[in-house]
Amino acid sequence: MLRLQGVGRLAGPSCPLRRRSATWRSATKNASVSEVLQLRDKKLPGVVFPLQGLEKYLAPDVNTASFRTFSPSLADLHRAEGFFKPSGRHVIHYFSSAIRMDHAPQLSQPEVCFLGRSNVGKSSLIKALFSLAPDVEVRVSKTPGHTKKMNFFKVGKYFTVVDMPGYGYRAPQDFADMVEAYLQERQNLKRTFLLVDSLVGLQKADHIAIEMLEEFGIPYVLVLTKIDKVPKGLLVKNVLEIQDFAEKHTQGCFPQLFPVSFHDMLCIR
Ligand SMILES: Nc1nc2c(ncn2[C@@H]2O[C@H](COP(=O)(O)OP(=O)(O)O)[C@@H](O)[C@H]2O)c(=O)[nH]1
Ligand SMILES: [Mg+2]
Repeated sequence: MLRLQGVGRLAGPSCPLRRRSATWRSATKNASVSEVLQLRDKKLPGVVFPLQGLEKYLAPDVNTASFRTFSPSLADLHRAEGFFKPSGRHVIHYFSSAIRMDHAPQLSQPEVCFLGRSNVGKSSLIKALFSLAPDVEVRVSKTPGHTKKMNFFKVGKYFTVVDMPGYGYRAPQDFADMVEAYLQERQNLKRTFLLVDSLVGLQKADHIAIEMLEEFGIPYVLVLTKIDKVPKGLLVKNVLEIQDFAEKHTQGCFPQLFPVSFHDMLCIR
């Protein structure tokens, strides 16, 4: 999970090697923590702790405590990476899809789901998490509303990752049929990652999702996506607003944000 903080590199839709999964591993830059550690000293903090350099944009009277994001140690990152490193005995693979809750597979291992508006970057983030397992196909869309199903991926015997259909844009029905039903009924759901676009911050549909998570008592983490696309000042403003909201109006929300981005992404070495 710690790789969420920007260590996972995302391969963009225009990457010419996207479909040739066998070559992805050698083509994805900074896919592993050890590769990231080889970055020059100057570049390393920006990749691992992408918001760290932004404190200089804050006015002197702003309480920087609420601006701190989750900062795992490199040892923690290494340990977390172990979950996402496939081997003969630890297989990461696509398991199944479902269009309704009664089609969802019955699984006993813990589950984490990735939730958010269409196009916010759910599938891209999961793809990034699986960058050391290049044969796992996670579809990233060019057009909003692509993921109409819940897609289940098994991470060995440890847990299942669920890519949820996007809500909000042209998909209100999916919200009721799948997202709400899933959140309410799924017994083995242990964590939810709610992705928020850093360009626009929390939207109405995100507030509805947060209300549901709070009501159902599901612990969740807010993930801020696409931070590479946002001017620094606006990013700081949105980070502070979201932190403030989480502090004042939520119970089940993890107190720190997880920022993620395409920043520094290169398709080919
Ligand atoms: N610049 C940038 N684009 C991103 C990022 N994450 C996702 N995208 C793009 O946003 C679009 C939607 O991504 P996708 O993962 O399919 O969104 P989903 O609908 O939430 O699953 C795709 O074109 C991605 O390439 C990011 O961190 N930075
Ligand atoms: Mg998707």
